[in-house]
Amino acid sequence: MNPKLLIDRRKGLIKQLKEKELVIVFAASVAEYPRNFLQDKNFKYLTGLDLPDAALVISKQKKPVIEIFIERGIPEMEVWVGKKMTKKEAAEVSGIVKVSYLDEFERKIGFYLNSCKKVYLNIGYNNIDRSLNKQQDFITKAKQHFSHITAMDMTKIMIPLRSVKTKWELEQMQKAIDVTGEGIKNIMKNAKIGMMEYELEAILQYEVTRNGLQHMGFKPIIAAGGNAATLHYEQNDSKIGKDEMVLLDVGAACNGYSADISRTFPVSGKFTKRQKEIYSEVLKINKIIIKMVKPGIGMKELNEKTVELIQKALIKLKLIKDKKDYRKYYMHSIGHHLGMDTHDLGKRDSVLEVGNVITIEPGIYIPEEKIGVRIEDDILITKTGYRNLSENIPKEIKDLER
Ligand SMILES: [Mn+2]
Repeated sequence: MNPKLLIDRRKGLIKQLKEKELVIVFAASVAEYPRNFLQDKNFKYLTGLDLPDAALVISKQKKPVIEIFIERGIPEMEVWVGKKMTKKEAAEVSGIVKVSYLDEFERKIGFYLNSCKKVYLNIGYNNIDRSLNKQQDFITKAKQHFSHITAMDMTKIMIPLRSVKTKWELEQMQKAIDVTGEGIKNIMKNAKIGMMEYELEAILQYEVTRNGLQHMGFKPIIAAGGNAATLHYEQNDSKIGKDEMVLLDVGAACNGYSADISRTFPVSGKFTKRQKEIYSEVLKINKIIIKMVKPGIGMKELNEKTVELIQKALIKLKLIKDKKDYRKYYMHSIGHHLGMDTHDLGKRDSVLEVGNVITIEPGIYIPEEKIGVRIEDDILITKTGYRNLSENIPKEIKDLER
């Protein structure tokens, strides 16, 4: 990744700050992820660095100051765990000129706090039942010394940046989607009655790795038969039965950007009559809602139209008589923003603008018939409407049957 892109992102952040506002973004710590380190998304977005336990400071003064604090390498340790990134390397990757060691952080941050009024941090989701995270610990301590400051979660100022994808970001997402598509097509080709769901997961993992991507954006959902009616089923350890459909909700990640695709197909190669009825309804809704996508339309409108269509479908399928009862068979919303996080930053009621990427994922789930259908595409909002980034992944009945 070109550091120029990162410099632009930080400029975009600074533009939203008022004078005497400060942003402190803590990297994820090794303690949180002793095995597979997963960087904090806002830190990654603004620095490009996978360094654990680092901190980024952006101070809006007359002339903005950007400083990053990284761990100092200890030669005796490096023999065991490998070399730490040097200041010079961190500067090259991030494009940040001022790089300091973390052991200077506490002393230096005092100067920043002293001259600011408001500080934004990546506090993130939290609740009373969770222990305080690093950011909250820091703020508690900082306020004891600098009682004049107010602290805010930084999500609000990250939404306008992260929800509008740049050309480079769209390239990463398209690659993640295309590779996920290869995995899905191979699963469809190779799935057989009697196989375990995790065997299909292995096919996906193999295709993703073989196509040059190392990570999934999230734990794949491979749900046969009635398992598909459990929305977040991820055990993937059941045997696929005769006349069952399999619901896949999967997404590879490319440079930290995730795909999120759902497809549902009959393992035998042929839908039963009932499966076809239900599938056709969901597919119809998927297409109608995708066609509505354009700049200026709200997620709220898309959700309302979906509910209306689902209600009609459920009545037609003789599942409900009163349209108020639709929640029994459709219990989520039509979609969400997609990006570095599978459920990316962006408000639930957001009005769509050019450069947003969202999922459109209607579904009908009928536990008593052991059937769950979801069809999910990833949609880019363009000037003239939309582009379906996952249109090459089969979803038509004739393409799923063979
Ligand atoms: Mn999704």
